[in-house]
Amino acid sequence: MAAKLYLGTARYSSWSLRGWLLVRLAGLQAEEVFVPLAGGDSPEVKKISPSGLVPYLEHDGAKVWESLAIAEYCADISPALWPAGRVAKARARSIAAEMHSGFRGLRMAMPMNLGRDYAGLGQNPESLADIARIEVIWAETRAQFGAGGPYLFGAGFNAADAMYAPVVARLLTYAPPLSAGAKAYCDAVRAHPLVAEWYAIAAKEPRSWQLEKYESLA
Ligand SMILES: N[C@@H](CCC(=O)N[C@@H](CS)C(=O)NCC(=O)O)C(=O)O
Repeated sequence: MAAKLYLGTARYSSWSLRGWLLVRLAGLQAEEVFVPLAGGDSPEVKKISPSGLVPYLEHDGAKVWESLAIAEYCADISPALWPAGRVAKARARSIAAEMHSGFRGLRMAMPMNLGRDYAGLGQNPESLADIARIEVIWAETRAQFGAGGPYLFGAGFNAADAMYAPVVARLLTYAPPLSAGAKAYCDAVRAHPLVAEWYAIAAKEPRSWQLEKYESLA
C-alpha cells in the first residue's frame, strides 16, 4: 500500500493541520492528498476515510484515523514526538487529549480560517472560558517543562505543540485578549517552518475551495 495522508482544505481544516504536522515531524514519507471540504459530510471525504473524517493516514500496512491515534502511530516511529521522561510525557499526553476531546466553545465560535483577519470576533462566554483554560495549560506546562526554548516542552516542537497549533491559528485570526506569555507562544508556533509551510499551502489553494460560511463572518 503506497503511503498516503488524506487531508482537508488547509485553510479551514484544523484537524488536518495536526495530522500533517505529526506525520512531517515524524519524517514519514507519505503522499499528501488534499480534499476540498464541503463544510461537513463531504462526500469525497466519506469515500476515502473509514471514519468519514480527515486526517486519515495509510502507511506501511497501517490505516490510522483520529489525530490522537496518528500522534501515537507517529511516536511509535519517532519517539521524540513525546517529551522524554514519564512525568513530562504524562503532561504532554494529558494536554493533547484535553485538546482532542474539548474546547468546543472555542472551536464553534472561532472556526479556523488562515486567510482572514477576524480580530475581535467570536468572543462569547464559552470561547473565552476555553481560552482561559488554554492559557493555564500553556503557562503551567511552559513553567514546568519549557525552560529550554519557546515551545510547550522547551526547544523541540513536539506532538503537544502540533495538537495546539490550530488553536494558535485561531487565536491569531480572532485576536482575543491574551497574556504576554500566550502571545509569545503563539508567535513561536506561527514562526515554526512547518506551520509557515502549512500557511503557504493554504494561501495557494484554489479560491473555489473557499466556503461562504467561513468567509463571511466579518
Ligand atoms: N476527532 C477527529 C476530528 C476530525 C475532523 O472533524 N475532521 C474534519 C475536518 S477538520 C472533517 O473531516 N470533516 C468532514 C467534512 O467536513 O466533510 C480527529 O481528531 O482527527
